[in-house]
Amino acid sequence: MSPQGVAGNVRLLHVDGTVSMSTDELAPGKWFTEIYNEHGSAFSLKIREKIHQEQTPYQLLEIYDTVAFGKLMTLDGLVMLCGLDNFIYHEMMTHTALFTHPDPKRVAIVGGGDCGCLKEVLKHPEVESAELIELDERVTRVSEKYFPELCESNNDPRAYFSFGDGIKHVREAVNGSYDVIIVDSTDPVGPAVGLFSEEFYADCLQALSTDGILIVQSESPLFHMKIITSVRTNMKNAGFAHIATLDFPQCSYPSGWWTATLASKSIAPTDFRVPAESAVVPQTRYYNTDIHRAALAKPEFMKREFDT
Ligand code: AG3
Repeated sequence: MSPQGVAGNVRLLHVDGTVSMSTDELAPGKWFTEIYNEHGSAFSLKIREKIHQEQTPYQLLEIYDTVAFGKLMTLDGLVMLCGLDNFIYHEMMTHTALFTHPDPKRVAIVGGGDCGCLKEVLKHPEVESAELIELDERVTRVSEKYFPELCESNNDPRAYFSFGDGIKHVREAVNGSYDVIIVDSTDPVGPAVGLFSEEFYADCLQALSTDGILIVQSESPLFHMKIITSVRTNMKNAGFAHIATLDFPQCSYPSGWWTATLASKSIAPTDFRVPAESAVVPQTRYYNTDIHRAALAKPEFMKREFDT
């Protein structure tokens, strides 16, 4: 149940060790809550105020100012990102793939309208073009306004924007046009369903160059193991040689634990590049070589699922 709906007092433990009770804490409008109905749980953020709301041609887009997690963007009531922890997701969705490719020059980002992945991709000096293909232009425009830190590289001459259907865009791409494709999608519901399909992954395979890498956000290992295994099977059936699921914390997403699944045409995911000390190394807050290696290690329950 959402905090708004909880009757009675809230017990507040203060830093000095004292405890007080408050009913005001439960006042409607003080909290944003995403309820994970199927999983009997929810995630709430205390908010100062809602600062934006619009129905775009595709979805309900809202921005909140939260008390402790920075700005929060939601689509149709689901958390897309918040200021506090989005760096983990964006760095793991990008640097893992770019360091697996030997020389990533041409990168496509499908979805990711908030530009968080784009910013990370452009930190790699060898990247010559990074194309963002987002269905809903409003996500990008609103992000420019409320998440300027994610959009700081949008004027980089290597950044290209296409607003439209990413599935069609990849299907119609010239064979071998990209070295890396990053799929920063929403959950597999509505228009995003196709982004989890074998057909789409087969189109990605075609659109990728010889050593091409595809990476997709693949939901929670605790809540969505079926989605993860189906993503992996679809990638394998589409013809990718190697598949690896990487995991990382993401406290604002369902269960707080998230994955990205990487598919490679030729290079083994364990053979990723370790940036040379002399090279321009992207400045990151989460990603590093040890984190990359650790994210490839798999807990027993995942290994068992993946072996079958
Ligand atoms: N991409 C992943 C969103 C999935 C979150 N799911 C949820 N809250 N139920 C977000 C876009 C970040 N660039």
